Amino acid sequence: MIKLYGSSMSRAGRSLWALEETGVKFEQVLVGETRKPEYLKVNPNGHVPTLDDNGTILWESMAINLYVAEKCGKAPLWPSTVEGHGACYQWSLWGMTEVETRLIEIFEHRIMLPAAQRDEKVALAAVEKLKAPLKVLDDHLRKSEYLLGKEFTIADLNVASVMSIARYIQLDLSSVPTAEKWLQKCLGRPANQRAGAMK
Ligand SMILES: N[C@@H](CCC(=O)N[C@@H](CS)C(=O)NCC(=O)O)C(=O)O
Repeated sequence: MIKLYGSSMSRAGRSLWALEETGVKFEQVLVGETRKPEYLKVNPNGHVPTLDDNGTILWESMAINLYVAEKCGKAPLWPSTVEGHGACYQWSLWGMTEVETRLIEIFEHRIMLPAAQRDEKVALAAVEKLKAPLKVLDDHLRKSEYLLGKEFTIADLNVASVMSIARYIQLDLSSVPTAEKWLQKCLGRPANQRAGAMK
């Protein structure tokens, strides 16, 4: 059976969500100490998530999610055309490089770092840098209900999961109302609620 290492409160939450969307049977493995030698054998980075699909080991949450969608999901979650796959790669990589890096900077400087090391100027600079990619998302979603058209795909799941921390870091999305509405619709999906209820 497929095993997914990591808790729903970490980036593993997005892979639990992807697995739940497909309906495949899987087992969640809570890791605890990520630098212990047994865990480093499955993920030498010492990070979660890691997927073990009957001996095929994968790490990096977006790679895991694209694999899960392709192997265990069906259209529309994993589109049926190569062009659709290309769009899923595009939005997933865009989410990680253009959006997640900035959200993490805000998260670090508003929540994660010890209070004495936080610098609101760094957080505000990241908020500023996010304006352009968030406008790209909002403009796109004005023309299309979901990222690839009328139906929810793994591209929506991946980008929405990246953006899900917006609510914890006081990121105001009111200037991108279409993206904000889309985000709430994606996060409200039953599969995400089930994933979020896991440990
Ligand atoms: N780019 C990686 C990042 C993974 C990552 O940094 N995971 C964090 C949890 S959100 C982690 O494992 N932290 C614990 C550690 O590094 O020991 C991915 O998307 O999978």
